[in-house]
Amino acid sequence: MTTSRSWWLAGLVAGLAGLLTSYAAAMALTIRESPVVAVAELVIRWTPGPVAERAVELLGFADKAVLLVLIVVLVGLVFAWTGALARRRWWAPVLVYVVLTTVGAYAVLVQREAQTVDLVPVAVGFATWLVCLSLLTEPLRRHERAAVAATGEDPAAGADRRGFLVRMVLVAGVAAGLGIVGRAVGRGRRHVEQTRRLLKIVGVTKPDPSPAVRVGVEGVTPWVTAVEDFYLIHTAIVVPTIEPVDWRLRIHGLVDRVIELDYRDLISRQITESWITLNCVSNEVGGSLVGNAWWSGVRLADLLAEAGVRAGADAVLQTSEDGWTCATPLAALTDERNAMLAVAMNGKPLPIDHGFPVRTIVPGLYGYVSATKWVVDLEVTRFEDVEAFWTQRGWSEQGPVKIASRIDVPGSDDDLVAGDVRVAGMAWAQHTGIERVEVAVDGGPWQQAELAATPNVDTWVQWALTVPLEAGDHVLRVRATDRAGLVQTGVEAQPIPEGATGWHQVEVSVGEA
Ligand SMILES: Nc1nc2c(c(=O)[nH]1)N[C@H]1C(S)=C(S)[C@@H](COP(=O)(O)O)O[C@H]1N2
Ligand SMILES: [Mo]
Repeated sequence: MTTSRSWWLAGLVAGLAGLLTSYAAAMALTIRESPVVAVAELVIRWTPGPVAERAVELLGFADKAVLLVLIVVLVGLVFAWTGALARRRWWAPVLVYVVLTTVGAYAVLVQREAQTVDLVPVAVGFATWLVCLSLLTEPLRRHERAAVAATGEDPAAGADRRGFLVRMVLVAGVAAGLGIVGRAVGRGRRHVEQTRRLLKIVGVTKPDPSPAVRVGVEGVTPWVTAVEDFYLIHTAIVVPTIEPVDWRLRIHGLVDRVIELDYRDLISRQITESWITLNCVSNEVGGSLVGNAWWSGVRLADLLAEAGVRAGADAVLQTSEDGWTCATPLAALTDERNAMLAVAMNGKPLPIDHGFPVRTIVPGLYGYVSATKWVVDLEVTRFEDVEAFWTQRGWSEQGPVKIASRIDVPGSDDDLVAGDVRVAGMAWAQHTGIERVEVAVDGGPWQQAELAATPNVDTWVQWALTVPLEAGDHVLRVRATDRAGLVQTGVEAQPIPEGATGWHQVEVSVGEA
């Protein structure tokens, strides 16, 4: 049975399994194409113009499909060859896999706006190859060893053959299944992405902030966070892809009237808009899990008033389409602040990863107790009656944001020369506002920084200060005071259970002028 053919077949099936799992991983994780498509794009990019034109002339719109088939056939041959290689030296196919993986990783990384996570499918493919090839060749190897040892008929040969066949069917079946699931996931996401792109919501605007929000220091964080740069936190491995026509929201619990809304009902209401800074409770002192955007949506206070909140309620249990929950203090949703069911971010419908089609945004609260993405259910309730995702895991029940300030420039690696140095960064205390930011050099007196403007108390603020620094090592520290007069504490606390505290500091080396 261990003809060369079995070895080739083992190599081919292991190889194709790797392509399929990497495709499934790509579909599950991103809207980006699989590594094979990335390689095809690379080939297209490297093809000399005249050759490409000739190909398009010959093949028309089928050119890319033909290229993909060609690539798969070519690597298919290589895969079969790895099977043959495995018969002699177990490490030889590993070398081939390393080469293929490197090519795939390179192709993925040179794509526009490539990110590190785009490498995950490539790694998944590599791991699949290693596991599947050893799985499939093991019975073959066992059989060959037995055949060499035995002179006559090998009694184990039948068992080896069955083992080989069973493993082939298993690997091929699982890989094909994953490929089909990946295709379904990818299609859903692509379709929702298309709907999102074409969506125009009446009442959603995109203003530029006043230039006065900038301190004008190079290297300081942009006051408006671009959607692509906005931090992402969610527990879902595959994020929900919800067509707006399928979206429903139920407001129920301790209310006089249950409200059910579809997407059209929601966006036909009055749209409220404002600049709001959102941050994560997991952010470390000086960390970057914070962003500022122009949010557009429908005021929750109005919806809750319509539902008629009953006496005794003090919380709203929010549920996401993915099952994630959080409990939000009712007061923050019904007072004068702009707590909203947001439908747009920076003037465009929410990106899928940021909660499309609808998420909650509440100024002044950490995301984990308020900013439910893909929100589908709001239950008016009491804190004592419910537990939410993160509170079950030891995080505090209510999550008002803490005063925070951060030094963006200079960085500890910057080349500085003695003399006046511009120090600048961000500070935030959403829904209270920042009153003052101060910087201390080497534990000296606190010196007041200039603050740029802010449109409201819900956003972060840029600050800057010029300090004279002599040559040598220095420690820069920052602290803020909010508009209620509370001074940011220097006592250091971990993010868990209710947000980090402590002063951000940067150590710098200043050279001779
Ligand atoms: N469905 C869902 N919504 C969620 C979360 C989540 O895990 N699942 N994480 C929350 C947390 S902890 C934060 S900080 C914010 C982050 O929002 P962003 O990813 O849009 O920046 O979303 C919140 N909403
Ligand atoms: Mo968070």
